[in-house]
Amino acid sequence: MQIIKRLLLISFILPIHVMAAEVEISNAWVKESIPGTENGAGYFTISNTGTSVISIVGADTDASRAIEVHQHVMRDGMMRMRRVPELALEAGETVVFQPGSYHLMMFGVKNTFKPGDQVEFTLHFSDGDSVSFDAEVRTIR
Ligand SMILES: [Cu+2]
Repeated sequence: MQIIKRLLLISFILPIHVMAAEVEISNAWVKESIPGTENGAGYFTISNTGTSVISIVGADTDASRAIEVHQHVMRDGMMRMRRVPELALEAGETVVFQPGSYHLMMFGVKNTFKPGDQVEFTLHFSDGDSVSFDAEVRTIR
């Protein structure tokens, strides 16, 4: 059954805070573009405020050619990134997307990310629902 999540957008100065029926997203931000690179990374905190497990199965943005959910993993003593096809959150669980951990990996960024810019992301869940939110570009210096 398709559940329509009603979005309540509460926008303080920072952080941007999005609440859906069963998902709460806060502290969404994007790394300022590094000159000479065309990849980017988006971060946020997501909480499953519902009573059943939810799974992130994909993401979308107009800001880049492609986007994937990634995680950093240690392999053979090397820090590598891998695509996460499905990320499950138990009821009540919070996962923080942050540098060195989970991130939204953007390939082929269309416009350089400058501090203060807004980037819109959409997360897709295994039940067919999705949630959209804005992230603010922050300086990394
Ligand atoms: Cu990555």
